[in-house]
Amino acid sequence: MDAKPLRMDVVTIFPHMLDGILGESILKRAEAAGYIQVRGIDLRDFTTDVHRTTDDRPYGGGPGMVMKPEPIFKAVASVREKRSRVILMSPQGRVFNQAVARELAAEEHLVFICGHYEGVDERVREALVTDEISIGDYVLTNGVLPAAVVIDAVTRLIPGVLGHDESAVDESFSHGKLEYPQYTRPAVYEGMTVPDVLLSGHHGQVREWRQQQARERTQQRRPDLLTDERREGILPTGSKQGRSA
Ligand code: 9D3
Repeated sequence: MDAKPLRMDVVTIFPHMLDGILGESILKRAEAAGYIQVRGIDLRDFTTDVHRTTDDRPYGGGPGMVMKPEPIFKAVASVREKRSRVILMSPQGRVFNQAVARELAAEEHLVFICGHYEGVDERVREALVTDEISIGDYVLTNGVLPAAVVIDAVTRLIPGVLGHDESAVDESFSHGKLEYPQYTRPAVYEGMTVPDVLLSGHHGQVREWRQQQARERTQQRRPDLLTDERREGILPTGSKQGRSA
């Protein structure tokens, strides 16, 4: 690996939530090999009061608390560079998808700001944030898992991170569609069989069967994928895009 690592800093009051995720599997290997550098930045290290307070009551009243601007501004300032993308993880952000992952994989430094179950002072959005991202329409307890999801999706797109076997895909016809059903040995398991065509050795028929299965499955389960260009390339491509730096 020779290119500069993609650096990612996660600003949160729960920096250790990342440890287990980064300590396993492909992310662990990618960090060890120098493709990525991920750090948890403890927001409380940027507070000034004895209680290390990161939130306060909302101006104007009402329920809940709001994350204070000062610790967030200071934490981001401590890591930010000219070219950093500063990403607020929030249920109100644009919904993450493979196209956004590809876009972020081309950057050199990502800073994730993670809230928890409360709002963030709007001046953080106005003056600090370049992007606001949600990972989908369900409510989590904080933004660290969403940041980890983005980190995972982005990391596997960096050229060299995936081995050949992991990245290989039948792009010719599965591109933008769901996968066809797959089988491995034994040919009969507990009375359950494998479709004859897959045992036939007729590669052309196998290709056709898989194509048909992928189409039917996509039509049945995710008809939106057949028309939505933003979801194009939802399956691994491995080589075409990514960082050049
Ligand atoms: C009370 C209104 N809530 C907004 C829907 C407040 C709120 C709930 C949960 C604020 C933050 C959170 C914690 N979630 C995230 O920070 C988060 C998230 C998510 O919950 N779902 C999908 N994507 C994301 S990105 C960050």
